[in-house]
Amino acid sequence: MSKKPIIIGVTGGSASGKTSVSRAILDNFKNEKIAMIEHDSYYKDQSHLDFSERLKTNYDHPFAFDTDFLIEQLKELSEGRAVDIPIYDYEKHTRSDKTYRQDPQDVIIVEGILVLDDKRLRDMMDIKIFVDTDDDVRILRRIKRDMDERGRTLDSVVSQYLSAVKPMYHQFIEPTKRYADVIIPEGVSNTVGVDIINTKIASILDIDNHSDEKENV
Ligand code: UZR
Ligand code: MG
Repeated sequence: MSKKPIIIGVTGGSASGKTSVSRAILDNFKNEKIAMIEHDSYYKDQSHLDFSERLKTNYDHPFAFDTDFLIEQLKELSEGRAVDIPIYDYEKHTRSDKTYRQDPQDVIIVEGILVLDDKRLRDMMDIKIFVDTDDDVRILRRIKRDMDERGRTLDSVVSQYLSAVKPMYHQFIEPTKRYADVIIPEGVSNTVGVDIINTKIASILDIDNHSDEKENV
């Protein structure tokens, strides 16, 4: 019988540094069975819609996600079964026909802009983290990332930001801060905040984070 994994939710606005904070946790526990799952992988399949129709979707609204499927797959993993997670295509704005195999883990990080919005998801989490980064920093990062990695133009990033990203942040994402156990200002550059989280995870896992220091005692 496998042990139930520790589930850690990491949220915050778009380009707040959620992914980087999650990677910093992954790095710290690279000798453990740990993985990150992105809520973005569960954006709804839109292959039945024309490309121009897909552009009209509000991707910053809870309805854009197939959260039921994420919950279902997290339950499978918690019960020790591997799952096939969908791979999302940001350029085509739809689920691709590819998946990746995720084996059960001891620690699962669930990352995304709305992972604290759904009570069922929150109730599955052992630690809930909100990465809190100023709006101006986030939009600058977002422009750079979306142009470099997601095939966007400056105009499209700006118009998406003003029409959806910003209003939805204030309507849906920022209010979930109240559910967080820990709020990390400025994301991954906040090494003390990230260390505190790593220490907490280590204590749940019952790992001695300072094993080399102890040897000399
Ligand atoms: P992160 N997104 C798209 O732009 N297109 C899609 O097909 C699916 C998602 C964007 C989405 C959201 N918003 O702000 C962002 N818009 O991906 C979430 N507009 O990803 O948390 O990594 O920034
Ligand atoms: Mg991200």
